[in-house]
Amino acid sequence: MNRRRRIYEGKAKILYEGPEPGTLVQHFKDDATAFNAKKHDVIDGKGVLNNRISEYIFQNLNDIGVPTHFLRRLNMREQLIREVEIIQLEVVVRNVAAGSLSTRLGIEEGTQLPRSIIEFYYKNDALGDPMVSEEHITAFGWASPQEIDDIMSLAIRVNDFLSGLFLGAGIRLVDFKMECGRLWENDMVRIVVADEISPDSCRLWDMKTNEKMDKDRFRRDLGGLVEAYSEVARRLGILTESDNPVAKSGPTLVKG
Ligand code: AIR
Ligand code: ASP
Repeated sequence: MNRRRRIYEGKAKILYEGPEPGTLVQHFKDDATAFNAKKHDVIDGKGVLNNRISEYIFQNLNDIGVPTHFLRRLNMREQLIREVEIIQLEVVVRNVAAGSLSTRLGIEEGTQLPRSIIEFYYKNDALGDPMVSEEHITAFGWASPQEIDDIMSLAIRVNDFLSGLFLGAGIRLVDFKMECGRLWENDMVRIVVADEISPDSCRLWDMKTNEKMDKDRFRRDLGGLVEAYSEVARRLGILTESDNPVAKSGPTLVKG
């Protein structure tokens, strides 16, 4: 493989310099981490599935006018994205109680929330991504009040879109995390959806059985992660019916 300049390496992805100025290549690894990387494993085929699922979601968001960093998928593990300045916040949208919300507030997992709730976490591994309020965000200058408004309207649009998309696939969108970036276009700055949206960053439960189809399979040692992600891809129409998700060579993907 030719030598490309590596811009950044995270826990599940690598960013390389792109073919043109203002672009980057986002590479999906098979690594899975949880609890701030205290738990780590390599799961064959996860990166390929997340690349494809995230492509599908971001392309659809672009198509309905929700701005994202996504340009196009390049190959099994890589996509071409616009270079943005990542805002150091994890934006979590919740529809159903689960995970840290259930732990923190003692609300039973699976309880429908009275309305969708948006939370912000400061992206800082050393601190374990602590939850922060708008007060902290504006006081410390991580984002301006206008940017927070833009982020919240994007989060609501993404939540509405994803809830409907997964509903059509018999999957409940319990919660998800998204990241945003600042995109410069001439003298204008726009907030766009960045990073990835995949079963690594969403909680997805089968509508009928409540079976988990997301990274909680890894976090909670349930096994069957690749099978679950493959099933998500299959239901979204990304994998063909005949593909064997656990074949040695990894999942076969539909062209296009
Ligand atoms: N998330 C948060 N940080 C990293 C990720 N992937 C996602 C989880 C879950 C949601 O944010 O995958 O979908 C809420 O996570 P938690 O742990 O706060 O309940
Ligand atoms: N990926 C993050 C970590 O390594 C958080 C998570 O998804 O649980 O801690």
